[in-house]
Amino acid sequence: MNKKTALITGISGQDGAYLAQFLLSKNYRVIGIQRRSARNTNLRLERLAITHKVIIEDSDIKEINNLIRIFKKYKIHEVYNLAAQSFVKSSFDNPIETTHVNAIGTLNLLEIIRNQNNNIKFYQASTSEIFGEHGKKTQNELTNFHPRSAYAISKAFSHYTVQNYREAYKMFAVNGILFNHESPLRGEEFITRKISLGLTKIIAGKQKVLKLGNIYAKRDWGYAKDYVEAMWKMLQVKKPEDFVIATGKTHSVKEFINKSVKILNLNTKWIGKGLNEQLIDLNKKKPIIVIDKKYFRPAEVNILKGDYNKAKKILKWSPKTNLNDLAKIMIESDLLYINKN
Ligand code: NAP
Ligand code: G4F
Repeated sequence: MNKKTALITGISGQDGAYLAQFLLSKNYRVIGIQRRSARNTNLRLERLAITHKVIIEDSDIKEINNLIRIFKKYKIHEVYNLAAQSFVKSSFDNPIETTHVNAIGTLNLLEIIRNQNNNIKFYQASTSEIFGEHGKKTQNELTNFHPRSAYAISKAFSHYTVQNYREAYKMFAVNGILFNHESPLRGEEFITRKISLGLTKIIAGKQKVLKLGNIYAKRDWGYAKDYVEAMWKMLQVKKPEDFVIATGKTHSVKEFINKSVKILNLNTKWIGKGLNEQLIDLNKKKPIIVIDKKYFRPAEVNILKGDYNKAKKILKWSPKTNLNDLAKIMIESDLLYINKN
């Protein structure tokens, strides 16, 4: 068979689903690792109508013996390690599980590749969270790390391990340092989706109010579909290197809310300060967004803004979707989604 084979861990997640779709369009055979669950974790693959086009293998990424079996079963050319406990807030409550999955999971895969076939190319889902309290205007591949959560620390471990395996064992292993990227398939607990889904539900009368945390945090938000292409590009170049993938723009959560409100044609006004700040629906004379301290984090990453010049130069990659278009894509999708669910 001439087809290349790609193994995706975390195929049931946002990026896993879009990456599988992208690799299928490039004629890859796609194998996805998915842990067994009582609930249907195939929802995103189903929404993209590609469930029947991928091979699913059942494994937890922490389970090295099962992973070894999967690597022996197929001739794999590229591994995309996307599996993670990816919710930063949850990592404060579950630091040990987060570390097992995000750090030891990566090490398991790298050890298997080192021992079985170190020609397999390896992509690691690194993150802008590792920069944390960076003190820089923009962050690039040379910016120092100052992680602010168990999530970020576990990802920093994996980041360094990938670099070490590249140097020590001459493996083609790279870190994609991706800044926040969103889509209609984004998990409902992450802020952009919480807003697009929350506001559309409020309009449909299915939810009364949206409770949020720190709306002054700023992020560099891109579109997940643009970002999975960069993952693939990183494994197609001659030399294995790490790349920042971002838009180079930063916006606050409040700005994202204001954009969404405008797209939805809502007549609103912000009132109050701090925990008493509220977004009022002027037609209904009721608050639709309130602040709840439950959603604040013990340590916050206040601002992220990526410098993707290296990716632009070497990978010929640039983002295609701005935040306004992204908000529109998510809101239009959620207006349909809430009527079906
Ligand atoms: P996501 O939607 O949360 O998907 C995470 C995936 O990991 C899910 O398929 C999940 O499976 C799987 N997983 C979790 N624990 C596992 C375990 N123990 N064994 C096997 N699989 C496990 O995340 P995403 O947004 O697609 O992000 C993909 C990757 O990029 C993650 O590593 C994330 O940390 C990283 N990243 C994301 C962003 C972003 O803005 N989206 C930015 C930078 C880096 P279940 O369906 O069973 O839960
Ligand atoms: O959407 P978030 O939960 O994403 P966060 O923490 O930036 O992490 C995401 O991006 C990382 C890349 O930088 C990934 F590595 C990671 O896996 C994940 O995909 O929160 C964004 C910001 C935070 O500052 C948070 O404090 O929004 C703020 N926020 C304010 N209120 C809220 C809320 N976040 C959530 N999830 N829910 C709120 O109610």
